[in-house]
Amino acid sequence: MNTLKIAIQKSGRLSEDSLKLIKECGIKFSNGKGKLKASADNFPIEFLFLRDDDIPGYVEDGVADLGIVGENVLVEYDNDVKLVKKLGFSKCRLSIGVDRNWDYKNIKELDGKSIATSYPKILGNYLKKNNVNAEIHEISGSVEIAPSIGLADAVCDIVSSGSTLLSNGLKEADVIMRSEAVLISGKNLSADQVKTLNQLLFRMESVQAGKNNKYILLNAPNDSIDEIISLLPGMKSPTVLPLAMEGWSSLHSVVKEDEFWEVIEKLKEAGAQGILVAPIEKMIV
Ligand code: PRT
Ligand code: ZN
Repeated sequence: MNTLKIAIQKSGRLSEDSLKLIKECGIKFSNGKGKLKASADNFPIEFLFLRDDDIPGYVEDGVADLGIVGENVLVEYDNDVKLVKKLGFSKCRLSIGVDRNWDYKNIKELDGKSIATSYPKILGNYLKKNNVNAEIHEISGSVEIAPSIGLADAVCDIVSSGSTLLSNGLKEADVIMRSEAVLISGKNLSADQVKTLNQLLFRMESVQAGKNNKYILLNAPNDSIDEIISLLPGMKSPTVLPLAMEGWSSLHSVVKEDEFWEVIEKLKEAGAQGILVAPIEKMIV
C-alpha cells in the first residue's frame, strides 16, 4: 500500500493554509463541512481532520502517517515522530508576557515568580536552561488574563501580532521559541509510502520555490546586457531575445522575492526599462 494518511487540523488557525497547500500541490478532494475523513481523487492520500493537540500522538501511534502541526505543539508534546519539512505558514512566537509597566530586563527576573502557560514543558526546559526557579501554572486557555486576576505574575503564550497581550495590559518581554507549521511523519512508513511522501515533498518544494521567486521580463540596450545578467543570474542563465528595435534586447529571468526591490533598483540604474514582474505558480529547479 502506497497510500498515506495525513492528519490536518479540523478547524483552527492551521486548517485553511494546510488545505491550501495540498490544493496547490494539485491534489483534489472534497471535504464537506464537519467531515472527519476524506480521500483525494488523484493522489494516494487520505485526510483525517483532528484537533491539533491530538495530531503528534496519532502520527506516533500510526493512526496517521503524516500530520501538519505548529512546531510549538510538536515540541511541547515531544512525541516520537520525524519533523519532515517546515511549511512557512502560521508563524508565531512562544513568548513571556509581563505587565507593561514592569521594567523587565531578562529572564532572571522571573526567579521566584509564577508563570501561567499552556506550554509547561517548553517553558520548564527554558527556565531550567537559564537557572531560573519559577512556579509554572498550567492552564489550557485564556492564559493572557492570568496576571489581571492574580493567578500568576507573568504568562508564557503564543504571540503573533501582540495585540492580545497589549489589550490585557501586558507586553512581550522575551521570546522563548519561534514556530511555524511543520509536516511531520511517523517512523514506520513502508518503502511504497516513502515514495508517495517523496512525490508529495517534490510538489510542496515546487510550490514553495514558486512563492519565493518572481518571473521578471525587461528591455535593455544591448551594451547593458552583461551587467543585467550579473544582477539576474536566473535558474541557469537568463533568456536574451532581440527586440524589433535595433540595439535592444528583452531579458527573461527569475528573481528571489526577498531580494526583489534591491535588484529592481540596480536594474534601473543599469538601464533596464519596461520591467514586468509576474508570480510563479510552481518552480522545478
Ligand atoms: O481546536 P484545536 O485544538 O485544533 O486548535 P487550538 O485552538 O489549540 O489552536 P489554534 O487553531 O488557535 O492554533 C493552531 C496553531 O496556530 C498554534 O499551535 C500555533 O502554532 C499557530 N498560531 C499562529 C497561533 C497563533 N498564530 C496565535 N496568534 N496559535 C494561537 N494564537 C493565539 C494565542 O494563543 C493568543 O491567544 O492568538 C493569540 C495571540 O495572537 P495575537 O495576534 O493577538 O498576538
Ligand atoms: Zn489545540
